[in-house]
Amino acid sequence: MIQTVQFGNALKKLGFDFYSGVPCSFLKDLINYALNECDFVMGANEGQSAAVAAGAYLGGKKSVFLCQNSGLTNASSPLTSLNSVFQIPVLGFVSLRGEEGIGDEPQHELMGKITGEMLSAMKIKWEILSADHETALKQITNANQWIEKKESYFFVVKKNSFESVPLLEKEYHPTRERKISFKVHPETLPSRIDVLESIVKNKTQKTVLIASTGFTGRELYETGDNESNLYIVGSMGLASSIGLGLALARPDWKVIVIDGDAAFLMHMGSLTGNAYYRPKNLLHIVLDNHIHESTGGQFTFSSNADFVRIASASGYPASLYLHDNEEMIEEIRQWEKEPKLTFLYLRIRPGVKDNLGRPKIKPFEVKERLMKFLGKKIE
Ligand SMILES: Cc1ncc(C[n+]2csc(CCOP(=O)(O)OP(=O)(O)O)c2C)c(N)n1
Repeated sequence: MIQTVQFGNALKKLGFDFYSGVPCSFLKDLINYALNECDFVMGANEGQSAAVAAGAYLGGKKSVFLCQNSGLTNASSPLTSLNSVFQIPVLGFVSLRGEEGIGDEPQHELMGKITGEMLSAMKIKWEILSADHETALKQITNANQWIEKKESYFFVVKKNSFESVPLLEKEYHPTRERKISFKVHPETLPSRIDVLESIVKNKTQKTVLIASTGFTGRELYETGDNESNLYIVGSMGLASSIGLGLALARPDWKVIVIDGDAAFLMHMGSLTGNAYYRPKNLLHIVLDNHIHESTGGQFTFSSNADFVRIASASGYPASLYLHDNEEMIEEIRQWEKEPKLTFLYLRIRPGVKDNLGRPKIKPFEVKERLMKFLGKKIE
C-alpha cells in the first residue's frame, strides 16, 4: 500500500499543497492527509472543486483535484472548457469505484468501465496509480513533469491503495458571525433511521418516497423495502429534480424527497426550478448531520448556511425548520391534508444503523416496481 503521509509529503515537496475535491471513501486517507497538512477546499460538487483548483493555480499554487469517478461527470465542464482552454494544469486523483472484479454497487458499474475512456476523451493524460509505494512516488514525479509543461495529469485510484491516516481534530470551517435564530440541543437530535421510520409510518399509501444517495437510501431500504420507494443510488444531489419531474407528471400522487445536506448542496440551483413549478404534491425534506457521513464523515458547508431561508428565498411557498421528529410527523400530516410545495429541514445526529446492508434489489427492478405501483388504482 502507499504510505499516505510520505506520499503526501512527496507531493508537497513537488509543490502540491493545495487540494480541492468532493470525498470518496477510496480517497478518504489522502483527503485526511490534505485536511491535516495542507490547504483543502471542500467542494459542493466536483465542477466547483475543479474550478477552485484552477483559481488556486492562477494564484500561484500547484493544485490537486480529488473526486469519486461518479463525480468526474460533474467536473467535465470545467475540465474541458476551463482547464483545457486556458491551459491550466491540475493533478487529479479519481477513485475507481466499480472496478471489474471487485464487486461494487450497481451505480458504479458503468463508470468503473469508462473512467479511463472519459479521461482520454477529454484529452487528459492519466494512468492507474500503483499501490506500491515506491512506484507511486515515481509516478508523481513523472506527472509533475507534465504539470510543469501545463498539461493536466490524472491518477485513477483503486480500492485500498492508501494506508489509513486519522483525521486530526481541528476547526475546519469558520462559522458565520450571524446568530442562528434556532435553538439546537445536540443531545436530543434524532438519528436518520428514527426519522426515516417516522416518515414511513406517517405517509399515506399514495405517497412515493425518493431517498438520496448513500446512507439515506440504504437506511430507508432497511426500514422496510416497499414498492413506493425509490433509492437514488447515484446522481447525487438530483433527488429533488427527479421528484419534481414525477410530481409534475403525476399530480394524482404525492412525492416525498429525502435529501442529505451534502446532496442538497451539490445541485442547489435546482431548488429555484422546484419552486418555480411548485407542484403542491412535492415535499422536500433535508436531514442535516453537517457531514458527508456516507464517505467517511468529512465536513459539509451546511453548518454555515441557512437552508430554510435558502429554500424560501428560492421561492418555496413553505419552508420550515423542525426541532424534532414529532414536528416532522405533524408537518407531514399537515402537507398530506393541505398539500403545497413544502421544504422541511431537520438537524439529525451523526450515526448509522448497525450492520447497515445495501439494497438487494437492483435499481432497474426498483424502477419497474415503482412504475407498476404508480399504475395501480389506490383511493
Ligand atoms: C457526483 C458524486 N460525487 C460524490 C459521490 C460520493 N458520495 C456518495 S454519498 C456522499 C456523501 C453524501 O452526504 P450527505 O448528502 O450529507 O448524506 P450523509 O452521507 O451524511 O447521509 C458522497 C460524497 C457520489 N455518489 N456522487
